[in-house]
Amino acid sequence: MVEDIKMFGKSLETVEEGPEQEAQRKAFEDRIAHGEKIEPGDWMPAEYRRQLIRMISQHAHSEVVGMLPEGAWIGRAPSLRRKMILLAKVQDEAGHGQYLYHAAETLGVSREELIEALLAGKAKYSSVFNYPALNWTDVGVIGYLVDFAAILNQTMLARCSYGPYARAMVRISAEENFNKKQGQDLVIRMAHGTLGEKAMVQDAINRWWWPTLMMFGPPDTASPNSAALIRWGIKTKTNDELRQEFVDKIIPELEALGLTVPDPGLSYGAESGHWMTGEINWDEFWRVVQGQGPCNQERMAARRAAHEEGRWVREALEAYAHHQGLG
Ligand code: BYC
Repeated sequence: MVEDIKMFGKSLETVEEGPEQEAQRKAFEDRIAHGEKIEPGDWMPAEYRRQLIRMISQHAHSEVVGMLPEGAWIGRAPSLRRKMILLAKVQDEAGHGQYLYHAAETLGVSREELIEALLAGKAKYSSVFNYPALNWTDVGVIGYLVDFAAILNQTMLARCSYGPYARAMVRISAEENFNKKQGQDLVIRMAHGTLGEKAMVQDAINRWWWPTLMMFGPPDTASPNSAALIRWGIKTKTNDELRQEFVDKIIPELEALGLTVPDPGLSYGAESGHWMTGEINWDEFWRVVQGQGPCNQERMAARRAAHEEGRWVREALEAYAHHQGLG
């Protein structure tokens, strides 16, 4: 079905617009230019709908798959307090997945179809979650770096032209801020801890730095979707702009903690006021996106197993709804 959605978007793209569609499209683009939100029942070009379904569903899948690396550490948290904090964070991510699947459903696609596409390996989720969380420190570094990157992206998406996505982002970003704080707090404590603790946190940053930068997507010159997304106000900043914002904000914070990033090419441009990174390994990025990252198979196996284990719950809910005359 998701294949059909892609087809649906593509086939309509090739249909020539008559004067009526042209007027509708113009009115639609004027509304966006005036900062109005597009709502579910409103007319929208098929390609706008297709792009939103693609992006919101990938975002939802990222939240749900994103529970796995940190979730593996809930049972091994070093204290009851840390365990409660991590449980709450991972639970937040499940909630974010829920809001996002709901937002996608307002575009006429069902959650079942979207999940089916994920489990069949047809849908994408963020590349960053295909890397392993090797020790407890990774929990802090994921919260600090990955959630911070997500916040910048989601704050931008909170201004998106599609109302349900923008509103979901407002709520998600607020929760994500707490998630980032727990990671930052852990990183600060480790950075001020024993030499061994500092070495552990530095090692985790070394491993997560490049995957976090890749999370923002390919460079603008290799981003086929950006032009349409920016034109329609779905994305209001490009992949490179957001990545730069992240680098400019995080490097001084890490420096203040006595931590470094594994980039010999990193430099500060006094004139531009920006931190410049060395070359990102885009071959690695595309390999991971295409399913050949260190944990792609493990992540998909975990999602498929969770889906099977939850089957009886879905069936029980359906039977109950049917019994109540709701189904
Ligand atoms: N990973 O044309 P482009 C969280 C794909 S979870 C995988 O630039 P676009 C958290 C892209 O889809 C929140 N694939 O795409 C959870 C496209 O392929 P298709 C995660 C990627 O859409 C737990 C192709 O590459 N955030 O915060 O203009 C714990 C070309 O790319 C990636 C979101 O999901 C990638 N990194 O821009 C902690 C944000 N990048 O679809 C934290 C929502 C690109 O044409 N998404 N691709 O086959 C977005 O903002 C945008 O979709 C992106 C990409 C910036 C990611």
